[in-house]
Amino acid sequence: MNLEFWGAGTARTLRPIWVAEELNLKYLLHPIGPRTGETQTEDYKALNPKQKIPCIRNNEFLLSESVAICRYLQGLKNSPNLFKPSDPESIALEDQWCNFIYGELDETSLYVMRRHYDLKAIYGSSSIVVESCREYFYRNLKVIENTLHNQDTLFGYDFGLADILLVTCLDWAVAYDFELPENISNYHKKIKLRDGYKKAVKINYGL
Ligand SMILES: N[C@@H](CCC(=O)N[C@@H](CS)C(=O)NCC(=O)O)C(=O)O
Repeated sequence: MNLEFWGAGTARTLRPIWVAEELNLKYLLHPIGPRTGETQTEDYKALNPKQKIPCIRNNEFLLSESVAICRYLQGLKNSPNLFKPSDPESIALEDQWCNFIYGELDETSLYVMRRHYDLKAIYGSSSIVVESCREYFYRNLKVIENTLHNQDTLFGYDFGLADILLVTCLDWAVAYDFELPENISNYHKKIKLRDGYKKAVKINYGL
């Protein structure tokens, strides 16, 4: 294995770094940031023509998209630190959570808020869009709040990929002044105590 990662400083770049830290994988990080010009160089475009972070390479194998990267890293090693589904139903159920979190919480809510607030100089300002995303995020959070009523992790038993995706979205939501409901707030606080999370945050944010 000859793992290299590109990208640091965002919720999405935290994900692969966190998976790697949970699995104790060795990797070389190139901590390039978004909108610094570093994703637009010819060298980087050859790695990821989408000009986005994160992106990884393992020997000759190149991969972008934070969820796909996490899924790939999960497959590289077995570890008691990270649940790995093996039967078709468990894989599908984990995917169901991962797609829900990425599709509804990350892309449709938080990232759209980011585009029309933090990045309004590029994408245009819209308080209506930002407010509607906020409402949509809370609506989707209810499903998770109910799920966490009587379980410690999203999948019901071991800590896994869906938890990594969710906690990175919850960190982002807290930064956007969302108030987390009780079960989610307790879950969030507990998962943030993990060594893998703490190490990954230091690496990702250069602390
Ligand atoms: N769907 C992609 C989104 C990647 C993405 O949008 N990354 C942002 C940083 S969080 C980026 O690279 N932005 C650079 C730019 O827009 O110039 C993923 O999940 O990896």
